[in-house]
Amino acid sequence: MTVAYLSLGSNLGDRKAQLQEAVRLLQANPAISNVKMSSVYETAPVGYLDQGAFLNLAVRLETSLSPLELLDACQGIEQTLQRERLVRWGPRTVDLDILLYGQEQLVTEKLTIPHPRMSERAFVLVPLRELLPSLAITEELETQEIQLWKAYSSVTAFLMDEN
Ligand code: PH2
Ligand code: MG
Ligand code: MG
Repeated sequence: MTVAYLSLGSNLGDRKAQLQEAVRLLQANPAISNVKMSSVYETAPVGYLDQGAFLNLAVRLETSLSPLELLDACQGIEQTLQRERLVRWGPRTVDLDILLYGQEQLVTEKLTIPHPRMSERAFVLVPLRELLPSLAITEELETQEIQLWKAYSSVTAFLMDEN
């Protein structure tokens, strides 16, 4: 079993419902266990600015999947939730990115771990720090627009939240 951390985001349609569905599908994968999540944050778009605000959260999980198998699982969930890739860094129903996979450092065409842009992104690091308190965040990132949207006591509480 390897501990992996993911970043989840959505800025199209019912953002919370899509994130709930993504977390539910992760939990339903028999090769994934012990799913924990950060609070949910509302964050201003980074990269491509002409798009709506995101909801972002981080997930910690344990898995017997290899990094590339975990990537396939994430992309399968994106497809199930009908993600369309129209603009790079543009609007998306749901995005699941692998941030960390154990101590692994990996550079392949399909996947780089740790995630190459994570250290520049408050919308990744601030949720991740809830699950990894030792993580350092530079002051400069603290200025990126990100605010707590809702904190949940557990993944189950998140999945049951209908408001
Ligand atoms: N994802 C991107 C590009 N920009 N901005 C925010 N706030 N949140 C995201 O998840 C996000 C983004 C590419 O995946
Ligand atoms: Mg992304
Ligand atoms: Mg992605």
